[in-house]
Amino acid sequence: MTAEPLEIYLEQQDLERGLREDVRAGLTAAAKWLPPKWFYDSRGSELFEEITRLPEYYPTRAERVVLAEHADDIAAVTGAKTLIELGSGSSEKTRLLLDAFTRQGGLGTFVPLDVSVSALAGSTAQIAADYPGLRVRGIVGDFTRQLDRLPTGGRRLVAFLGGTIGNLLPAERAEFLAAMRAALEAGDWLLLGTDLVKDPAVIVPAYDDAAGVTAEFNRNVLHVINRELGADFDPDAFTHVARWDPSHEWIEMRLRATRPMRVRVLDLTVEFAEGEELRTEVSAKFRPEGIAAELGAAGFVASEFWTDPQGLFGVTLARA
Ligand code: AVJ
Repeated sequence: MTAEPLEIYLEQQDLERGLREDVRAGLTAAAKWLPPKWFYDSRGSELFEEITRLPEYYPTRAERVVLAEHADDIAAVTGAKTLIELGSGSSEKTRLLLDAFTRQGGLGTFVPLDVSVSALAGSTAQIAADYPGLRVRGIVGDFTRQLDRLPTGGRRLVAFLGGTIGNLLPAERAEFLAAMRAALEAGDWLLLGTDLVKDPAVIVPAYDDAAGVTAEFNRNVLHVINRELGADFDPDAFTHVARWDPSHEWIEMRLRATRPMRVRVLDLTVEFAEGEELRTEVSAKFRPEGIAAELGAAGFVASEFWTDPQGLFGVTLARA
């Protein structure tokens, strides 16, 4: 089948308004910050794909090992008719699930949801071509906002992979999981990928690679703001910082100003002192008992928890 036309739940003007609001809130705060979702224009999505192939960046490979090992279990246990993937990006690992559902039979519809039109357009066409008989409905949307508009009918499996849930702060995570549970019906399933707490000597290099790809990815958010909002950041005047926060058990990416700067953006003049840091991402790492507790608090029942043989990355299957 050919993919159906993308369903747009998030218009260009909504995206731009969101960016303006986030830039205003984050750059006028005493401790400056920006949300990580603005990394992913087409250049940022390419850089992220490059990150997933770096020797230091273990999460993608570790999650792939888990999915390859357990995809048939996931298909059998859930018996899903519809697979919804949040933040699907290139949908590369999802093929392991689609292959398992194809072996088992019964999956009718695949619904990838992503903010990136470019990532979706390519992946939906390719998946529709490769899985004859599968209905492919790509949705352009923000997974934190469009949960109440997920397709209904038939048993659903929502996949939220890659550890992206770690980009949410604890309170945002609780709110997101509760909204997800509210959007699902008893008998639907959630498949959640989470990077696990481990020696920071393994985690930090994954976010500060020798080739400098992550540094370029980090600075890309400044290029996005320059282009979309006509700002005058000098991205090369910021250095990349990846720091493990042991009390929160998360990694933070920051951009550090190498000299004092004055940046014009929107109607603001934003001052940076030399050495001042702008937080651009939190990527939380999880413990198995914490994942089960957070899912339980949101009304899910964790049914299976798998890791790769090295215990780097966890995948939880939970029932609504
Ligand atoms: C796509 C959010 C899972 O947090 O590991 C990769 C993004 N940031 N390198 C992550 C990311 C820096 C990634 N997620």
